[in-house]
Amino acid sequence: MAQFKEVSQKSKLHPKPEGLTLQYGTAGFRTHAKHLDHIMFRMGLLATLRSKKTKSTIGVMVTASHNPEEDNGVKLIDPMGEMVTALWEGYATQLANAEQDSLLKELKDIIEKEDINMSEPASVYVGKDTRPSSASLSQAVLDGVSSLGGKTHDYGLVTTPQLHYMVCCCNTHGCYGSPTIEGYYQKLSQAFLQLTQNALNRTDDQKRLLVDGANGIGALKMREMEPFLRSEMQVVLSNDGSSGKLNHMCGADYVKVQQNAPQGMNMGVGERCCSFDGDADRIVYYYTDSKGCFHLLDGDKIATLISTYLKELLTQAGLNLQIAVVQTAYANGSSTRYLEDVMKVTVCCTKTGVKHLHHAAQEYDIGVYFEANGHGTVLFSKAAQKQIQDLVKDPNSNDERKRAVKLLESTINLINQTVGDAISDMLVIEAVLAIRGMSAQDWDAIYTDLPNRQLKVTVSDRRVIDTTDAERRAVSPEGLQDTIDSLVKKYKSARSFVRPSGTEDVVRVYAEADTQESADSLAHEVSLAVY
Ligand code: 16G
Ligand code: ZN
Repeated sequence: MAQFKEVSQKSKLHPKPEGLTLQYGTAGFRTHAKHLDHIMFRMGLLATLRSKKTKSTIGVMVTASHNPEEDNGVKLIDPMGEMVTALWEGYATQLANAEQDSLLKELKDIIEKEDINMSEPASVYVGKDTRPSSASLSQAVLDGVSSLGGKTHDYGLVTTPQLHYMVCCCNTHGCYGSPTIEGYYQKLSQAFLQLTQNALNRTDDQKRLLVDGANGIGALKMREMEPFLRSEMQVVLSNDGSSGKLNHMCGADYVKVQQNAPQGMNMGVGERCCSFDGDADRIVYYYTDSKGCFHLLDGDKIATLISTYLKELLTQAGLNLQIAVVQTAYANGSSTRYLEDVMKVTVCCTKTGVKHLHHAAQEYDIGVYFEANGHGTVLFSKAAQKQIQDLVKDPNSNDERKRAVKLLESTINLINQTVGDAISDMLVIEAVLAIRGMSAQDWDAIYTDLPNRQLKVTVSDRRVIDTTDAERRAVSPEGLQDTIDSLVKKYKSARSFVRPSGTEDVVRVYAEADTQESADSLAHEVSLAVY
């Protein structure tokens, strides 16, 4: 067919190195940038098919998040701004690994399996991060789309969550906002300014936040957004990309893993600081105390702060909506205990990976989800949003109720519900701290983290480890879980689990206990049991 002639010709300009196979992993394809040109072209093809199939705009984001600058990657975004479905992840792998001469055959196979009407129009939004390789790789995506006759909109440099937002805005015909960068800044900043009106007498110090931009796209976009925030936030940006290397000694992943401040940040005692990751879909906060001790406020602390705030507003608004917090096995045991026993909110645990948390959070009126590493957001069901909107218009509300409902409404507008978003999360956190008059130390004091340790173990085949119960228990190899159970019993307040990594060829070990020595020792003993 003439339709495929162009694919056939153009694909020769993006040839697949023979024998190279790659998997669409937890967060898309990710590897050294030099292996990715053919993958990008083919993801352009696949996004076009997905668009025809769903009769919607699809997103393709070129980024490798917190990986080193030399790497790159690609993720597909489904119509409502969520990650592409598991079935299509499979197609992505199928198409990516087809040798050059069988590309058309695999393409036609997907068209047939999905019964795709090729005369449907297609529309694909493309975005990229600041890596040197991103420009030519995103061009390869655009080539793929146009060779199948699809329409493209190239957003150029955007954060991952900004592209998710654009896709959702487009497919909801503007109900979620306008699909422009300006529209994004306007929606978020208006909501933020409305919220901070409720925080009286804030000093300049309270408005000040030190932001580590990981030398990436988040820094660029933060600079663009600053004027929209008027003087309600005073951002001191470091690692803004002007000299340092992307993710090198900085960024959310570095800070979380090293439990240390990033390079290039001049932190005063008690000052609130935060770090974005390389594509600005993750954020962690931290500060140092008067003894010079570093304190990390990770995804668990963020989930606790936000869910506590929302629960209080629901009570004040007299709204009976179920709020749940979704965590993974990595959530600190203290956070789970605090949420269940003190806050009395439902806590649910899923497998690692944003899509699992996102789906679980969709089950509740309000689902707050965060991975300990700082990726997360809040989802409000349609019914919950409607109840809140109806109450805003209710003339019979008293002042306290009115205020609470308005705060809820603005909070919904400030949150990027499509995916975790460092900029949006940061503004929510800043607003909540301002409204409640809390410092970073006050926030940290909500509960005390149990000391914990993570280790990586290299084994010959990590797939021999199979887990259940949201990765908290190992079902194979036989005897491993019994050994872990007996080791855990030796320590106070202890917990430990092992799981094969979804992004690296290693087994991850997690342990927590009443003291750092115990957590370290338990992690060490469990890692020996894994060999
Ligand atoms: C990916 C996931 C992240 C998860 C991590 C686990 C997305 C967008 N990202 O980066 O959520 O925490 O993988 O890695 O889903 P691991 O399996 O190697 O521990
Ligand atoms: Zn990321």
